[in-house]
Amino acid sequence: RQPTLAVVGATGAVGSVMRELLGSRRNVWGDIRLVASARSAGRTLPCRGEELPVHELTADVFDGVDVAMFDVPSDVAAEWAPVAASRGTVVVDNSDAFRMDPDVPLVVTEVNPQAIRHRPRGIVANANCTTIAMIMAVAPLHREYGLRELVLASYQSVSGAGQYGVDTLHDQLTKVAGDRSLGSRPGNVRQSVGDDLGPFPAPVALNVVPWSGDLCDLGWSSEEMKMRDETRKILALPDVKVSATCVRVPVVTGHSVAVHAVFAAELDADGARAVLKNAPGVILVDDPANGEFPMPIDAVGTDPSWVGRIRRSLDDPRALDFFVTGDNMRKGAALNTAQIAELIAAEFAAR
Ligand code: 11C
Repeated sequence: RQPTLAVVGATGAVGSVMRELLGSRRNVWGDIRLVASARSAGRTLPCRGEELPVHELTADVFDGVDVAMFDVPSDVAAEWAPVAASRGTVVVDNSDAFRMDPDVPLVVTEVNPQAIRHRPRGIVANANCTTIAMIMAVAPLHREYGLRELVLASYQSVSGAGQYGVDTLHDQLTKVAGDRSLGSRPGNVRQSVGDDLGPFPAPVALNVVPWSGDLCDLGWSSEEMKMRDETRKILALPDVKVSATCVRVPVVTGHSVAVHAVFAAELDADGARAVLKNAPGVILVDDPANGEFPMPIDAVGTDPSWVGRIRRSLDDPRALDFFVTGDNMRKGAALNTAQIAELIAAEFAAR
């Protein structure tokens, strides 16, 4: 039978992409129930070619629901995912509330789909968007060469901080547009942007901000810790060395990562290109002579991780440097969540 799906957080930025994907991917679902906060209940929203009512998030809303995709803030997920699971709904959660719980699998569908089978809490976690973009390329290389260490620098778009982040960048760009003196004297971009920094600690227009997330121990940001902890869990490499520096850039959508990966085996760029060419969910864009690089302006709205600038390290025959870009709203959030949910739907079809 075709399982019933709930989309929890259906009105949000990622929820909107989830609804769009439900209309464009193979239809594996029976009924679809849209769920949001009380504020949005009663509205209708387009989904799979129809206008569907939005239901308020309550325990009863999960009655008869087989699978729920959650895209809500972490505290809401922490409260409501167990409520849904206790009513027999399998939850696929896009927040960071459960990712490091040993009883919750953390899944990127091209990398560790088998992990969804062991889900004692009835919850499966979707990974962080920056981690997903990067791991799509690193995982196939790991399978071939054996990963030992990652040194990462991210270039994260403002939509990672939600619609508020997108609105903030556009507002700031409007303020700075046309003033050619900006950026050539200390502080003049800050003055032009003013006090409204939105969700960021500094102006993001005409700037890069080496910060994403919250402050953790020893000066690391939560985003940097996620890249390390989630990579270790997804690849089942609890000791692999990962150092990340996460940076916000004035890009609307598309998270990029510069990767320095050290492997057990020696490798060369052509061999790595051959591996990546055959990797699912990866597109190779690596022709610098013709100006072809992975870039957010091209990757936005697409499904794969775009990979290029592939070079063997000049100083270490076991190390590779490359650049990855992926749409943080799609594979980084809604798409991977939908793909996990589809794997669970296949279990229902096989019953
Ligand atoms: C950002 N990557 O770009 C974050 C947003 O762990 O799911 C996603 C946070 C998460 O700000």
